[in-house]
Amino acid sequence: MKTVLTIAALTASAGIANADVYITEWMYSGNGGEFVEFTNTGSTAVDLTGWSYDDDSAIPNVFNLSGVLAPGESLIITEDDAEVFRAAWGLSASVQILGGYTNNLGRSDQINLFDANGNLVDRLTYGDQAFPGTIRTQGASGNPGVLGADDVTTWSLSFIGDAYGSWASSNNDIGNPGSFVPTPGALALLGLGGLAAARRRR
Ligand SMILES: [Ca+2]
Ligand SMILES: [Ca+2]
Ligand SMILES: [Ca+2]
Repeated sequence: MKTVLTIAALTASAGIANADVYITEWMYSGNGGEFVEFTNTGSTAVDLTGWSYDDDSAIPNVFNLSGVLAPGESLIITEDDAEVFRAAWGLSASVQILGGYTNNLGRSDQINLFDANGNLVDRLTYGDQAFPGTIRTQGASGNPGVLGADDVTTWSLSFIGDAYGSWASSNNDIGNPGSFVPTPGALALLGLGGLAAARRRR
């Protein structure tokens, strides 16, 4: 019970409007195109119509999302053409990819995910210069330790054979785009998602 309360406090402090969809991977620069990954960790599908993504300007409706995320499904946004990205990483046709994002994530930047009402759903603020000791996702992606906390110090760099199932793209970038394997820390939050759903049902 104590653990649940701690996680609830983290979630509230981040101002999260929807606790089921999280930032689950990012690479701000690579030999191929930069990308971010969002995953629906909840137990019901999420319609992304009206949802949007932006970098540190943090404005809703800059890059509009589309599609429906099934429970456990991930969505990728990249500056590459979607099919170029799919081929480089060897992803199947079923993986949802939105290409052509041009705002450019830099070495110090922010990832913001908004729902259809323009409310912040999740945020990751990063920069290895601004936050010394944290990862620099250049040529290798970052993976979350604690979901939804906006704490880059809990994130770790991908390497081949890691717990997230990472591999090398044809451009020799390392990552695991298109799927999310929850770590024990993330699983704790999935438990919170179930509680939140139970509360909504009451
Ligand atoms: Ca930027
Ligand atoms: Ca970039
Ligand atoms: Ca992933």
